[in-house]
Amino acid sequence: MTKFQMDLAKLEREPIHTQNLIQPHGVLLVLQEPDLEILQVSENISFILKIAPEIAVGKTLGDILDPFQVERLKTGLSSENFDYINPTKVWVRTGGDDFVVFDAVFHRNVDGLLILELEPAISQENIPFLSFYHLARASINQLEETKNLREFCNIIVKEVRKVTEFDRVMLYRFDEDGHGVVLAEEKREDMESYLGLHYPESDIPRPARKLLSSNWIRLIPDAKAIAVGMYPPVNPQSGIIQDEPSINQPLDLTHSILRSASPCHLEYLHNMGVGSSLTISLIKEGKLWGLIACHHQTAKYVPYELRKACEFLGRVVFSEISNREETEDYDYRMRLAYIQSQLIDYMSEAENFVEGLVSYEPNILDLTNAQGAAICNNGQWTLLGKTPIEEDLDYLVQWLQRNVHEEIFVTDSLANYYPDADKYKDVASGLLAIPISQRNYLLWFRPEVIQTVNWGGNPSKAYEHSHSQGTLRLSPRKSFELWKERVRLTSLPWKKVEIQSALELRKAIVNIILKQADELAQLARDLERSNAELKRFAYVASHDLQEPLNHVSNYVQLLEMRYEDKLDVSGKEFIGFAVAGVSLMQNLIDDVLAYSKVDLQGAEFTLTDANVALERALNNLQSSIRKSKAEITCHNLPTVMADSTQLMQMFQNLIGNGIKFRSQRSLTIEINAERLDDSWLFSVKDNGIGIEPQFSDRIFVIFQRLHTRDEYPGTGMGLAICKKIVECHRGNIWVESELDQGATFYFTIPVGGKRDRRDGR
Ligand code: BLA
Repeated sequence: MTKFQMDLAKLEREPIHTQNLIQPHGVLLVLQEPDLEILQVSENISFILKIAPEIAVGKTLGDILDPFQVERLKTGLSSENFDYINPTKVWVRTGGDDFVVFDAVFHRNVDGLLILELEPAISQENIPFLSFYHLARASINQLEETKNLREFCNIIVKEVRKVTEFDRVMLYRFDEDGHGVVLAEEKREDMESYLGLHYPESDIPRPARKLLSSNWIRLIPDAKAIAVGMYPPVNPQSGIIQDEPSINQPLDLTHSILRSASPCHLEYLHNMGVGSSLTISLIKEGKLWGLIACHHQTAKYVPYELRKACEFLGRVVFSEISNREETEDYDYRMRLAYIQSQLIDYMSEAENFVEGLVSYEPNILDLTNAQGAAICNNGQWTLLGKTPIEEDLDYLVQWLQRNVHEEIFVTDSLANYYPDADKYKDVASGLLAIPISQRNYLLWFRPEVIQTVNWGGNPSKAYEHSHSQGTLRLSPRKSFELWKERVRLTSLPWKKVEIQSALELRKAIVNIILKQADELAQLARDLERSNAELKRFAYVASHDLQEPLNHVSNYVQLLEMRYEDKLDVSGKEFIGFAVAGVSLMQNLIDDVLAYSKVDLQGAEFTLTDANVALERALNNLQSSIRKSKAEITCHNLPTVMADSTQLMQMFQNLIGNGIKFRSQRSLTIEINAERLDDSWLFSVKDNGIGIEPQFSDRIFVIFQRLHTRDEYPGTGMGLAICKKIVECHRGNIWVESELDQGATFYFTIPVGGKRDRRDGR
């Protein structure tokens, strides 16, 4: 920033409440309590009250007004609330029998000084209450019947114009950026209209807006009048009162009714052709929402009471504007609330919240009335409607990640913040973005809508600056002629209710995600518990079951031995059944134990040579291999990350099955392996009886058998164990077969062992 720019910025922000100048139509006195000694007066006292300022200072108020009037005022001043005495009519003798009647208005400024302002009373009657009442009653009655904000604003300006008789009364609303627009206007017919015109922020700079938020009504009865200063220019008491070295501080006139407007603003009024003005602040939730701006071509005085009535209108009735603004969108809000509840329902029912947002009617587009929406869920995009392409969205999210740290980012002109957006302005000039987490985003888009904004004069030439005698001066533009601006790269604005809905949806999604994480954790806990139970069962099976079984087995054998001679053929046969039954039971228990032992925690993953595992399996199977005369071949077996015992068990079970389910043909079993992208595919192929394809899933289920035990002995656990082992290695197992055509069992073992892609490594 250059020094020149700094000066310019400073000038724009110059304080205006301490200029020490007042408008000449009234007199301002700074008084010392309790005697009401005059400390400072406006220099025009000599002109209006016919007392020289040097003489007035040091006197008391009682020396100027009649003592009985002063007593009354003192009583009023003893109360905290000056509303009871403001305004009070006072009479001042200006020589001989001449009296002038004034409205006396008191206030205490921020430094605690008592300030009395005397304005010539226009009417000597007590009109206040009547006008007050009339204005308020009539307006409120009418206002109650209005349906929308615009109509409401129209009635306000009409009513204010009726009672004040200004040439022009406008209702002006501020935008977020400080610029404003004329929403309603009532005026003399021969004047040109300002309705719908926008005015730049610098027309009412920040200090002026701040002042308007604390002082709700401002009258400039004669914009051409020459301001008067104070005598003495600096209040002799201000340092003492504040108890700090602020002696040279000028008088704070924030709440003064006579304070002179800044020269820049007076010039502004002059350029606009305004002779007098009345400005009423409209405050919503503590913030300056807008103004009622009244203009008259010539000088015009408005009595204090009437001004107060207007202020009252602004104050009380404006609370209604706030309501109106809210109820304006009532139906729309209700609709959005309904859509929101639908989406939440869909999301909580769907497996994935994204599906709930896009797959049904209404969908996420309806929630904000957007033309496009994109959901980024762990780096995956789901798009709906008109959106930029995924690659552009990736960049956009990166930008958001770096630059947006709030829970929402809303703009109707994305390219203003993120120039790359220019290229997809047709779909995304407007963006509403809510981050859900670092990698999860919800984005809504609106296309560019080229708009025309009507300005009261060219806003880029809102003021001129000039150097004179080394100082920089700002002066307002001379021309307020209609200036049309074409606004590009901008979408229709996002409404407050739409933004609110998006925020509420964010809350719901966060809740759903948290809840799902909770459920997953619960599932993991359940799984852990059932695993522990299974282990306990295995223990019980091995000990508690095996023990009585051994008993049965021992006693049956004892029976066989001791009573062999006494048993007939059936008796021996029965004992034979009992022994077979016991041995089957023992196998079952062994298999269930083996099954329950296969679990992730128990497995030890090491580099395992599959050839070695196979060899161990063949070794265990050697007697049945010999008996069946099986010819077993193997090729290309790799070294894999696996639990070597479990891999051996896999081969043993699969080859054992091949042997068990052999056909009449001479049995061949072929073991093979093949490298896929990220896993090894093993196959065990036999030429046995085969399996009908329809049963190819069932055979892997625990205790499922396709044949009776008489046809083929066994527990029906072998393949269930295989399946569990493969799952433990994060692989798959399946069979391909036709009846009587042999069977090929396939299983995969990930190259990296159990650390598959799901772990993201
Ligand atoms: C004040 N400018 C104002 C006020 C209004 C406007 C309403 C408050 C007036 C008051 O308190 O009485 C502007 N008036 C408007 C607009 C319309 C209207 C936009 O009727 C539209 C129809 N103004 C400039 C420049 C400067 C500036 C260049 O244009 C200087 C940087 C300053 N305006 C300015 C200041 C005030 C002001 C300093 C405060 C005046 C004061 O209270 O002393």
